[in-house]
Amino acid sequence: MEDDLTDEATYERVRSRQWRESTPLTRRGLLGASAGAGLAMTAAPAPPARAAVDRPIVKPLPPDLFVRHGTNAEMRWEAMRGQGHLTPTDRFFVRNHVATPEIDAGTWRLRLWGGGLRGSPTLEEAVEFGYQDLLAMRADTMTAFIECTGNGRTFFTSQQGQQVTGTPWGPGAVGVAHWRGVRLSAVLERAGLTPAAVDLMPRGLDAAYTDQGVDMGRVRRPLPVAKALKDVLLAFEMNGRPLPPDHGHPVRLVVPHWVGIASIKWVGDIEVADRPLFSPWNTRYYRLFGPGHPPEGGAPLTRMGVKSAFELPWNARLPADGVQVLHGRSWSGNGRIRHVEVSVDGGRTWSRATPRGPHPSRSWLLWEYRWRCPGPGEYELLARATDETGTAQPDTTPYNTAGYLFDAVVRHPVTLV
Ligand SMILES: Nc1nc2c(c(=O)[nH]1)N[C@H]1C(S)=C(S)[C@@H](COP(=O)(O)O)O[C@H]1N2
Ligand SMILES: [Mo]
Repeated sequence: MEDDLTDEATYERVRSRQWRESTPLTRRGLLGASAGAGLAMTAAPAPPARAAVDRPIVKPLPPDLFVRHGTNAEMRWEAMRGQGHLTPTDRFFVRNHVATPEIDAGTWRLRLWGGGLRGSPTLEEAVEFGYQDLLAMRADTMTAFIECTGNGRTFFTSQQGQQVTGTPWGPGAVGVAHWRGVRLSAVLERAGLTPAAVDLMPRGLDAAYTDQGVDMGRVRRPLPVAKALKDVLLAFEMNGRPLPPDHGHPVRLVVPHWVGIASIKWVGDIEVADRPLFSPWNTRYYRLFGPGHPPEGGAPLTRMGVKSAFELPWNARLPADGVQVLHGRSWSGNGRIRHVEVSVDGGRTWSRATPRGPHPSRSWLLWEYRWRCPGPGEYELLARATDETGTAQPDTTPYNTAGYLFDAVVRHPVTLV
């Protein structure tokens, strides 16, 4: 029987097998080690003209809201204190492989092409949608978190004593926004999706990404057709405003529950293929590497894990007398949060936190915990969430060299003064 590549679990299994079995030559091409020749498999037209000087990130990054890491900016969790359900756009984290491109919505086109569409159009013959075409379609909205796969990576080192590579994110590479756009499924249908379609390859219009001198081409990552048809949005609004430059203007993908890299920003074209697709972003990156994993890495990562964070500065100083109401949020790539427990004694005893407000299914849960402060001194606050599948945050996360998917309970230091 043929493998059903529209099923997510089958997709992961089959893709990793195909990757293992691909010839070293093809694989080198896919990895981009062969001077980019294997990467430029299609003659991609140049991205539209951009501003003469691309700023790495366009929006202001005040130090009370952000920690900067190169072309990326992490949200400080204390910046969520007193906020509503959504992460305001002015403090939403930014993960850029290269600089934010400034793209004119008036000339922007989304081009769909490939063997999974009726007539198998090439990129030159692509089915095109302009910005106004998308605005004229039936709009859909979604409140969803986007989280970088490496969010919390530094805890591998600080809590587990392990060395990992990649952007040294603390806990703030996550945010929730209210997204508005059109369903990717609707656009695919209009473009002539056929049952032969297997994988999609949305590709950004930002400049090509170079890793250690190797040109990886533009940011793009295969997306199985099953996920694309399930709940993916082509978003043109974030929190009630047109998408700002840093978050993908004019249009980005929002792939809820999945690793942030799936949510391609500044999308310019989508190959719809009748065969498995590969890019460095599902082969070289975003797989688990290291002990216990195959040399080519585990299956391409899909869902994020379960996480929690306190809306407090790291090393917060709080008054020692009376009751402190601690606030936090928990979220999961598997669905809603069922409950959250808090420990104020380093993990010896746990009590339930009180849920607050709405909990959209692709978003986080807000919670509170009343802490009767025991007196001056140093403490560690822990929060542990369990989601609707029964998955709870573990005490430690199994090591992987790139420090992906840190989901263990975080030990948050505070001082009572
Ligand atoms: N075109 C493009 N899309 C991209 C990226 C990028 O660098 N270029 N970064 C990805 C990664 S790794 C993440 S975590 C999210 C971050 O989205 P944000 O910057 O809006 O928070 O965008 C994804 N989409
Ligand atoms: Mo990411």
